[in-house]
Amino acid sequence: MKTIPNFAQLEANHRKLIEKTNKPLSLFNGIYQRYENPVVTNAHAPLEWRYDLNPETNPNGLERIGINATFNPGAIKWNGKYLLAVRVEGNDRKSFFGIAESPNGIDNFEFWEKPIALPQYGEPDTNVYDMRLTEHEDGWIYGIFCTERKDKERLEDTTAAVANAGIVRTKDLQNWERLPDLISNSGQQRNVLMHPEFVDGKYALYTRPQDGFIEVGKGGGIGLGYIKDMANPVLEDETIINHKAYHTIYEMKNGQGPAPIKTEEGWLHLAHGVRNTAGGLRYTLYMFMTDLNDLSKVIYQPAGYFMAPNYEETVGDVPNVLFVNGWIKDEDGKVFIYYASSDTRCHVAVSSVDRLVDYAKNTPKDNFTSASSVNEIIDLVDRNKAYGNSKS
Ligand code: M1P
Repeated sequence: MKTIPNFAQLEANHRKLIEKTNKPLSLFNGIYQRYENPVVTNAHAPLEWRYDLNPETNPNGLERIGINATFNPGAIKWNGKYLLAVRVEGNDRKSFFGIAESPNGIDNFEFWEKPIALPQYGEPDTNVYDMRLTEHEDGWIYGIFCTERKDKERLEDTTAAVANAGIVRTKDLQNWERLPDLISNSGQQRNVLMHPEFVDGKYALYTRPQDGFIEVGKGGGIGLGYIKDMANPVLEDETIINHKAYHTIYEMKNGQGPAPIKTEEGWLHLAHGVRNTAGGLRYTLYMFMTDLNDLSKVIYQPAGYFMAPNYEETVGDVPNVLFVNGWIKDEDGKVFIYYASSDTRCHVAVSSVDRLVDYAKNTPKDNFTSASSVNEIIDLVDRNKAYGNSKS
C-alpha cells in the first residue's frame, strides 16, 4: 500500500512521543509530585485525525485538520486503565472530547481511534468542553460538560453566548446517551458535575451559577443542588457552599474541579479560583473538605492556592491558567491529579489521600489580613524552636 510522502517519518515521531517515559521533577513540596512532560498535547492527536493518508488525494502530504490544543480532561480508572476524556480543540476553535488511555497514569497516553460523537439534545451545541466524569452509585458513568450556544437575545454581539451543563451517561465509555440539559434558575451554568453518591435518594450536583458568559456577576461561587430524576434534570435547592472572597485567589470566580474523593475525614475537593491582575486573569487550584454527612458544610479550607502555574505552564493560548476537572484515586490511596496549563496541554501530578487530607487539615486557613498571615508564620517559628536550626 502506498502512503503519502512524509507519513512514515510522521508516524515514527508520533510513536516516539507517545512512548516517551515520564519522570518526576526533582522539586517536591511533600504535597504532590509534578512530572516532567505533559501527558497529552496536541501532538498526541492521532495522525489519522489530521492527515488524508491517500497519496492520490493528498500527494503533498498536507495536514488537513489541525488540532490546536488538548486540555481540561475528565478522568476515570476503567478496566485497570487510566482514561482521560480530553477537551480537544481544533484549529477551528471547536472543542470535542477524545478518550486517551494510559497503562500507568503517568505516560504512554494514546487516543482511542475516534473522538466521541456526542449525541445532541435540542438545539445543537456550538461548542462543548470540560467534561467531568462521575462513576455514580446508580451504576452509570455520568459526563457533565459545558454546552455553549449563541445568545439569541443578543444576535448583534457576535461574542454573546449562553453556557449550560450538557449531560451524557454511559456504561462502557463507548456508547453515550444524551439526557436533557440542566434546568436551573440561573441564566448560565459552567463547572457543573455530579456527586458520586445519592443524598436522601436524590442526585447531588455541584454547580457554578453565573450572570453572564464570562462574568459570574453578583452571584457565583460553588453551588450544590439536587435532582430527583436525571431524565428531567430540574435543579432544586441550589445553594452556594463555597464563596468568592475579597483578596483571595478566588476573588473573582471559582469552580469545582472533579467529583470529590471520599475519605474517612470528609469529602476532599479540588477546585479552581480566579483573580484579576494587571496581566489578565490568573487561574490557580485550591482544595477544601466537606463534612461526610453534610455536603454543604466546609470543614477545612487551606489559605491560598494548592497549585499555581510554574513558569512553563504560564505559557499557552490563555496564559497564567491552571485548570482541573479530573483526578483518579487508586486502590492503594495514590491520587493522580490531571490538570491543564494555559488552555493548551494536560499534565499529571501525583499525591495520596493521606497527604491531601493532611494538607487540607493542617495548612492554616485564610484569616483575610496580612497581619494574621504574619501571625501564622510567627506561631510556626515559635513551635519550631524545639527543632532544627532555631536562631534563638
Ligand atoms: O480560560 C480559562 C478557563 O475559563 C473557563 O473557566 P471559568 O468558567 O471558571 O472561567 C472555562 O472556559 C475553562 O474551560 C477554561 O480553561
